[in-house]
Amino acid sequence: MLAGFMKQGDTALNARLYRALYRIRRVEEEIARVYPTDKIKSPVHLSIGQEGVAVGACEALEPHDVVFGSYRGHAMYLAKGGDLRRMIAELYGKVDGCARGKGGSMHLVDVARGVMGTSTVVATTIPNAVGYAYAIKLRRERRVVVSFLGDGATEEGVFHESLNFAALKKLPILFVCENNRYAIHTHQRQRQATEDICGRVRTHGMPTERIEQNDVLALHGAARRFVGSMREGAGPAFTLSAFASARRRVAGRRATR
Ligand SMILES: Cc1ncc(C[n+]2csc(CCOP(=O)(O)OP(=O)(O)O)c2C)c(N)n1
Ligand SMILES: [Mg+2]
Repeated sequence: MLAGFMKQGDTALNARLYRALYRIRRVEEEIARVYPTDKIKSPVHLSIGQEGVAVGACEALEPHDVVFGSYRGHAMYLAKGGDLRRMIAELYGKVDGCARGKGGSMHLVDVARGVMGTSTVVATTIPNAVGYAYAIKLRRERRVVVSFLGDGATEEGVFHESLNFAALKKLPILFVCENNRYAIHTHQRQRQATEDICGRVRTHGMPTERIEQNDVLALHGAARRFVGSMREGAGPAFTLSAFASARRRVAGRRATR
């Protein structure tokens, strides 16, 4: 993840990215430390090792852009500017949590900061994100949507329906896939006859870019290019961050998945 910092020269950008990555890592390390005590009232899914995906993509966004994500949402929520105290309160089941303590780690939301929601149910925020992008297009706004999803979500029917509609209507939406190779315990090789997710996406009629080794600068560059052309009316795009063979990291004994 850090290799890119050594070869690139934009100091201010590097500092912002590094600070965001470090902050998310430290927050999640604390969540992992506290989790076994039962103070946290919901299952949690960490982004440790995958922070660069949310940070690289969100750095390409403006405050009025919006994001939708999966249950593995701490990094996206924080990278988009979600309120940290309200996220922690949510994990603790407190009424002043970002979902009033009713949603827990898997249902993070901060509409004022453009975090439109995360969901337990795999792939369900993808059509929500596409619908939001459709509204932006109909209103002729220059905003964009980012839809974060896992490799497992690409196996859901609604993923393909959503991509088809987004491409058909040329919607301002960037799909950002975190390919950690696993859906729960099952490796991608045991789930997909061909592992070329980008190839499948291109058949829907949108450009793709594959980012190797969680390179935050490469992802940020791709996101900035795609988002920039979307603001000028180009249609949707897809990035895939490929991880060598990351194992899922979960916190504590109660963690599911
Ligand atoms: C519709 C639906 N089917 C099955 C599940 C059970 N389930 C929870 S997580 C998961 C795997 C998702 O994998 P991926 O999208 O790659 O996300 P990752 O956990 O690797 O970030 C599954 C199948 C679910 N939550 N929702
Ligand atoms: Mg996965």
